[in-house]
Amino acid sequence: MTIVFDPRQLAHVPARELHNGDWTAYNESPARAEAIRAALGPAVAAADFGMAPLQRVHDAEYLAFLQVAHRDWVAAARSGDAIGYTWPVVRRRALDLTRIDARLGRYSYDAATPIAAGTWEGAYWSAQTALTALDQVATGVTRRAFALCRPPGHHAGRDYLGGYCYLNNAAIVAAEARQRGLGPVAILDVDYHHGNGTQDIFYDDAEMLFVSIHADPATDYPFFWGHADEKGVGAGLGTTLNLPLPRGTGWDAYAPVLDEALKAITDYGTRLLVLSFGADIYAGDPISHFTFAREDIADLGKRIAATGLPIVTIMEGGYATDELGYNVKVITDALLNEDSPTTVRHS
Ligand code: Q9C
Ligand code: ZN
Repeated sequence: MTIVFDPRQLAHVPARELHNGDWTAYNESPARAEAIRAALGPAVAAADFGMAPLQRVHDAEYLAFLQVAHRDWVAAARSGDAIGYTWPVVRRRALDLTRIDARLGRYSYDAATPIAAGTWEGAYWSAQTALTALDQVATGVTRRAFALCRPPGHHAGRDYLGGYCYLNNAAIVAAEARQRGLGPVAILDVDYHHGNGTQDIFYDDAEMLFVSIHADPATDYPFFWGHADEKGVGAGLGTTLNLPLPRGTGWDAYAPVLDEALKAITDYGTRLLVLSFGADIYAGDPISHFTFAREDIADLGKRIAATGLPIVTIMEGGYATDELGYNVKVITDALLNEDSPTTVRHS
């Protein structure tokens, strides 16, 4: 098990978010990553794989926007973090607008995800952290790698940010793994929230399996994705599997659903698993409503490890900062226990 962490991710420091109608301190803080880092011990720093793996998953104009958005915000004489206030409804035509407020609306879907001065630097190194973890597995250094990413990624789509996410680290890694001939690749998302960005990126793609277990979007963010009848489209029909669960779900009710998810992953002929892990399934999470005890998180890791697959784990959410380090330590330990020196074979 290689741990990858890069301190340049800490440059992303938004001050506040709009939460239930009030401004609150930003939940997705640098302290999260520092707590995990302290609990996990020595880590490999990110190598730089450049823009090409990001461009494979994200729209070129969206990537350009992320890099200039805060500068444009300052140039418009605004202070603090850039954040939108008007969004085009789905049916509006595409318009080539230059005003920063219009562009913020065009490239986002919520008001929980501001762009601060260091956001591009943080998001870029978060993606490179994920790519470095993949590289460790792809080159046979380890069969199991953990990318200590933040900002997280699974809510970011091809051309939109949201849910504290800017670049979709899991999608970037999955697409890069496929490019390197490591497929079939599957993504399992066990964050409390549905990974809408990852789903959207691969929705019409027959050669990427996306499986997500999450809080029912009838009651929980992101509401507009993650319902059980969303199964993919066109050639991708059948390669998206959504397994929503009610608020209050704990390990006993979750475990059989996880078995269903793992069976789909095995049946797909998966040879590399990308795991989007959110510690917000923990009972003590301040913005989530599953009831996992710490030992249950370890059991979750053990059961995923028992697939025997090579796994690149990507850190997503988890906001109980005081307990976050230990909660992540137990799942990395569970994945590590199944580690063996076998290398991945290229097809
Ligand atoms: N009142 C991740 O876990 N805010 N993102 C919800 C509820 C957005 C969570 C506000 C939650 C996004 C990666
Ligand atoms: Zn989450």
